[in-house]
Amino acid sequence: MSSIEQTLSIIKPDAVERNLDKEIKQMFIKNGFTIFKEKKIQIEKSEAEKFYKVHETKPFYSDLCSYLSSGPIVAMILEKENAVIDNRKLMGATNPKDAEDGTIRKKYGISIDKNSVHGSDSVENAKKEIDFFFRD
Ligand code: IDP
Ligand code: MG
Repeated sequence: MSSIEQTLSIIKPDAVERNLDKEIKQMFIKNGFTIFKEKKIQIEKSEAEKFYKVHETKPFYSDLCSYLSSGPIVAMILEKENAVIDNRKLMGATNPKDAEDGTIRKKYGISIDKNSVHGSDSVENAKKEIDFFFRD
């Protein structure tokens, strides 16, 4: 039996700023995802630091957290079978330069830091990240 999985997706500030959130949501829907919940919010840098804690030793950590908190974002719970891996495929490589045709990052990403979307990288992290944004 197959089962429906959930993953967390974020439309990052560079994409929201360019009013790409509707188009990006359409890409999820066209690719079989249901947007189970969504909210447009702006987070504090301290919250971004918690969200990206796994990257705290990386040289780009501070810039990454400043960036994620620099403007409104759209956080979404996406649902479908194999949502985690299928969302990673639809997003494309972290660096838009390396992303394949047809992926969100290829289409909309500007650079490795302004790469338009975040997506959970495992079922376990998806649960944690969904809880981070939608626990209330
Ligand atoms: P992912 O978003 O594809 O899962 P991660 O390695 O988890 O990529 O990195 C988180 C985010 O940190 C990336 O989406 C990107 O915005 C940023 N990032 C990753 N590597 C670099 C880098 O080498 N320089 C600047 N920013 C980076
Ligand atoms: Mg990641």
